[in-house]
Amino acid sequence: METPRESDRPARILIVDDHEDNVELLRARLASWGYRPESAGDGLEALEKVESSPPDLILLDVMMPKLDGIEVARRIKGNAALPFIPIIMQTALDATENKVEGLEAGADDYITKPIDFPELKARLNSMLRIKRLQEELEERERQLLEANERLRHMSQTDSLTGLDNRRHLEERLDEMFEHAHRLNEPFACVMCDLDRFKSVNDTHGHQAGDAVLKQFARILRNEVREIDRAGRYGGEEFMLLLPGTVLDAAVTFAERVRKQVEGHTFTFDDSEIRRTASFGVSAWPHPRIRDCDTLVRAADDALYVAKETGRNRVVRFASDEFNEHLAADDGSDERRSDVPPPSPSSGRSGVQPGVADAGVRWER
Ligand code: GH3
Ligand code: MG
Ligand code: MG
Repeated sequence: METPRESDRPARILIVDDHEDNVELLRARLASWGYRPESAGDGLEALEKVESSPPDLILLDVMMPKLDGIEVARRIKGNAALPFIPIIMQTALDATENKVEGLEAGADDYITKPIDFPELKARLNSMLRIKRLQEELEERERQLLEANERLRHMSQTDSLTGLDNRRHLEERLDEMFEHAHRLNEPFACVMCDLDRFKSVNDTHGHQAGDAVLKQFARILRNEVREIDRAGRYGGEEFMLLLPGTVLDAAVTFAERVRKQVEGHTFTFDDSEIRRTASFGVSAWPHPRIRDCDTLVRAADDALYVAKETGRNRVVRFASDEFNEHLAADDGSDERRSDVPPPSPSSGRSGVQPGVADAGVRWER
């Protein structure tokens, strides 16, 4: 028969009985079997002890003054904050009603009085085995949840920078845009891209490039608010989603980040690397922004204009400069004409009333 193993701590067994003699008798037996007996003289004391320090098993007398064993079992099993604690009821030999009621109240097993000790020992062992299995199961479930959580995090995170990856960013974008649209709150998108980044790789090596990307990501993380999202959209291109932010404020924000980057010295080993970044900013509501896709494309086009007009700049979607540059560009640039107009059936958001899908990239 199983007794507590050397390596295990002895099981704590709470004896609940209003008869001192019974308690003492049981205490002595349990201790001689290697368990750690504790006791409570009535139902209320039992509940207090169980709640302050849950035992591994409860040996519960049915007939007690104040609160009987049935009610004690019901309350313990009804308390979701408690772990699984096996309860063995002690009932009189002929009290079938008690047994049924006790089991219904949540007792896991019962033993009749006068107690047959070999039988008690066997029942204790069997219940403690179930308790151990239950704990192993809970532990495995906890590990599984943890592993799932780690996996979820990995699937949403860019491993180099620790920022949101593109897929996660796009999911967030959908949700955030939807939310902004529903509450009629402004929502801004900033696209940024390191200038002449390729030369970092070419001059200092790929690892130096990685270090610059990490440090750039850190600047972004430091600059955004708790409610914003910052993510890596592609190689050295990043996207920032700013809820509750109008176009002007987003431009001011991007300008601040741009200055930070400009003034920052990136380091790798002994090399000091200076770099700048270009930014394109768009925001909803705007007559030309109808959904997530147009919002992102608008920021991306503004970024393109920032690159074309000298880099280390912030360009605002639909500013004069933006419009003029794209007007001059129209038709001549493959990148522009390549992009299909947003599909009205994408269903991501409502279409702004009165704004037709002209089938061209941006109405002017
Ligand atoms: P521009 O100012 O026009 O943006 O020029 P650029 O050199 O920054 O842009 P380009 O698109 O020509 O080159 C981007 C480079 O970024 C090329 C690619 O090898 C590098 N890159 C992309 N992802 C990573 C990465 O994870 N680590 C490193 N080290 N380099 C990367
Ligand atoms: Mg009693
Ligand atoms: Mg670049």
